[in-house]
Amino acid sequence: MTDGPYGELDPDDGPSGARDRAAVPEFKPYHHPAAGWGAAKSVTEFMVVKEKEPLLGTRAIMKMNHENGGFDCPGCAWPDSIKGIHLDICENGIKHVTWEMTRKRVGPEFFAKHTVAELSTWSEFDLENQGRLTEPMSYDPVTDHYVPISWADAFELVGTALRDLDDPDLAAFYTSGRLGNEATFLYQLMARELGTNNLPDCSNMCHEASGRALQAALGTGKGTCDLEDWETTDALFIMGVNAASNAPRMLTALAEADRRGAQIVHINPLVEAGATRTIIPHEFLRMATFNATDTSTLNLQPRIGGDFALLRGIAKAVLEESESDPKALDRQFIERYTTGFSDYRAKVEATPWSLIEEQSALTEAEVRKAARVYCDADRSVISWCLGVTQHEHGVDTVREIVNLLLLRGNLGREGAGPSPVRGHSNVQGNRTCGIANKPPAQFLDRLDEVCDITSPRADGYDVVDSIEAMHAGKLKVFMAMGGNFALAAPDTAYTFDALRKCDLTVQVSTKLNRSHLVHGKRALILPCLGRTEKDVQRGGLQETSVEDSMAMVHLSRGMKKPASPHLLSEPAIVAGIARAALPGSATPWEYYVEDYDRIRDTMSRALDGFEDFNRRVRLPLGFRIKQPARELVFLTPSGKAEFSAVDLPDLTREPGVLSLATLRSHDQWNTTIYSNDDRYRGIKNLRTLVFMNHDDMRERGLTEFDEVDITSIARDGSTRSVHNYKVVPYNIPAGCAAGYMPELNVLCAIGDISTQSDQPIMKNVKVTIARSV
Ligand SMILES: Nc1nc2c(c(=O)[nH]1)N[C@H]1C(S)=C(S)[C@@H](COP(=O)(O)OP(=O)(O)OC[C@H]3O[C@@H](n4cnc5c(=O)[nH]c(N)nc54)[C@H](O)[C@@H]3O)O[C@H]1N2
Ligand SMILES: Nc1nc2c(c(=O)[nH]1)N[C@H]1C(S)=C(S)[C@@H](COP(=O)(O)OP(=O)(O)OC[C@H]3O[C@@H](n4cnc5c(=O)[nH]c(N)nc54)[C@H](O)[C@@H]3O)O[C@H]1N2
Ligand SMILES: [Mo]
Repeated sequence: MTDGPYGELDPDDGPSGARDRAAVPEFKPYHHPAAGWGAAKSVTEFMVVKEKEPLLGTRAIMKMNHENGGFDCPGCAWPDSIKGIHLDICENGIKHVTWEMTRKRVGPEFFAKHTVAELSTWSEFDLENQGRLTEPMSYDPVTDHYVPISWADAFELVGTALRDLDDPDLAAFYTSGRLGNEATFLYQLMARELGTNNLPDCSNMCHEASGRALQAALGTGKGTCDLEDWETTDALFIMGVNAASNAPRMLTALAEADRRGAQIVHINPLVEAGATRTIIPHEFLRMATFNATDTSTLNLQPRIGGDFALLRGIAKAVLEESESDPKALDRQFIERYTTGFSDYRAKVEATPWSLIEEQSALTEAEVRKAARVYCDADRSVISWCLGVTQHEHGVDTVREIVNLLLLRGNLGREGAGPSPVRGHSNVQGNRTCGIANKPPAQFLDRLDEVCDITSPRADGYDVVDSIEAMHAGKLKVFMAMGGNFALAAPDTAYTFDALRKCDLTVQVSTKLNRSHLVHGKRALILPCLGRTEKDVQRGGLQETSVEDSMAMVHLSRGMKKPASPHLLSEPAIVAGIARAALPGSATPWEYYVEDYDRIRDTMSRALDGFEDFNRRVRLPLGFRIKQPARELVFLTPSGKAEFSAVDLPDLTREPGVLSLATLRSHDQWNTTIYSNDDRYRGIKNLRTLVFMNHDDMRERGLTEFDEVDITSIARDGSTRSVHNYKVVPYNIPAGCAAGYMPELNVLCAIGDISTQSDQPIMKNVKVTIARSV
């Protein structure tokens, strides 16, 4: 059992806490439209008061997501509007960019003043709030300080450590989804030239289930929709996404859909702010028209993990309807393009309504309402995010989404299809450009041919494998291109111990975070340029490309002076390390970095869909990677879209056990915490909380802000606890609870990964909740 978030720390000093210890927590339910005045006020306060960046911020923001140059908003992976909305921006994108553009700096003087032991007691907010990292730093175990190191020495240190390994699989290379395509390509090339597929990434914790399900069903790991489909569909189903906070520009699409009379069904145990009314995000700065637009026609609140049953129920109703109305099914489509329909039909018919009701916690009538919307719509888009994927049955659930779409031929035509919402701004591009611990042989064959290397064929480690391998002494060198592995990964205490067992940890970062303080015997912090900054190489000002949630690839060009003259670009850092680790390498690392067009030329030969990359990426909106499934070409074993026919799982839970979802607040970006508020959920000054249903509170004799201990029960029977969390009564189905990541990662047992996707289970953690003693 682990006590307190970080073991040796005072639990009150938790991940984000300390800063506002004196501030009084508040809970006042939010009744305004999403992205309205609150967003404008929050942005102004953030830019002007906290970051003192009003002018700079505004100038940069005007350039963000701009079709003629400018940088891609690093905030999320939502596509840029193609209708020429030059100011397609949102509150959280602005915060994200302002956070990167801060004037504050963390230089050698800072590290000389503070030991790592001291910094370890700081909150996440306080660490990142010190500003941008300016110089490479190396950990000195004698003094417990980080001390300056030259780039050349840093590269040599990593290079030597990698060269000295008996086996390349003793190293792993993590990617957080910020990394641009060109750096990504070089990074995976380096790993494979070294001889390992140990390429864990944040996607292992995010959309692994979506990728696997879509690959199996449709022969593509991605959704098939683009924004035009969102703009033309008759019905949008939004499952397990907190759009107002995590993909705010989606609100524009929702509001526009509502204005033209499309149906919008939200499926979420919580009724999130984006599921009712919104101010169109890019309109909020002007606020000329304070016109809230509805963003939903139906809200369904299934139990956490109840989506599979709900989707099965909708399918059941569609099949029933087809008995009296043959048009309810698209029989021609099913016949021509799919396989496995009769098995699926049999499974659906054999699933009783009673089981659907029990597992979804919705009534048959409610499920039929959603089915009505689905049957009445000629074209439907089903969209989802972590509420669907971070579950034991994430893959089956995404496959059921596809099953449902196939029934009515909602694929390969305008206004229809599956549309996962990706997280990090380039997480999809990372995968496209080769970050995969289980790469397909075809990809490696072509990489080998084009780059003249011999890639390893054995599978590598994903995130959880990497942590286990560190514990087992099978992983000695751990490098991270961005992110905050220590806090993002499950089972915080176990992950911390794992990282501390490494011989060398290397973090390429823009800001100070927990992963710099929880480190290996030797450790490096390598500071890099951010996406907002000018990247000048020998060949002049460089641009990097990114791919959004809907497979559009476009260039991003930084325009700010770098935070420090000592920063290197991510491609340059990879190349520096590669050269030191592979002195005899025939790969022209230095040549590539001089001009990223050269990297793109190689990518255009090595990667499917990147033909003529340099020209096409310079078209005004970039280009869309072709999607065979969109054209009804299915790269599956059968050559058809495949129905999956499986039974609903057994979801019975012992009495007293609740399902806990770990979520983001409105004011955080994954492990980056901007404040302790969560405006749309009505919370101020509080992160150590748990949202609970009234009945579950009453059963435990709890009232608002009572303090509780939350204990998770892992599959192997082990327990983990957090203490003194405050209860917030909330509109959430009975038997369900929710609280914030990364604080609650403490409760996610390392072994509790989905058997279908290998994803850590972060949305359906079995817990008991009891008053703190
Ligand atoms: N501002 C901001 N933007 C972000 C991020 C951020 O931290 N801050 N993170 C980025 C990243 S990496 C990602 S992956 C995305 C994450 O975007 P989201 O998936 O929106 O992230 P979460 O906060 O985890 O919220 C999960 C949502 O699913 C719901 N949910 C929980 N359990 C279930 C369930 O069983 N069924 C259903 N139907 N719903 C459920 C929750 O109530 C919540 O609304 O956002 C990206 N964008
Ligand atoms: N319990 C629980 N855990 C979760 C989740 C959950 O829902 N519940 N969600 C999971 C998901 S979806 C994800 S994606 C992961 C997120 O995991 P990560 O991607 O690893 O974490 P972030 O918090 O996004 O990383 C923030 C850090 O990135 C660095 N950074 C920012 N910009 C740049 C840049 O341009 N370059 C470089 N090199 N570094 C930069 C900064 O130093 C910053 O501190 O967390 C996962 N963990
Ligand atoms: Mo993510």
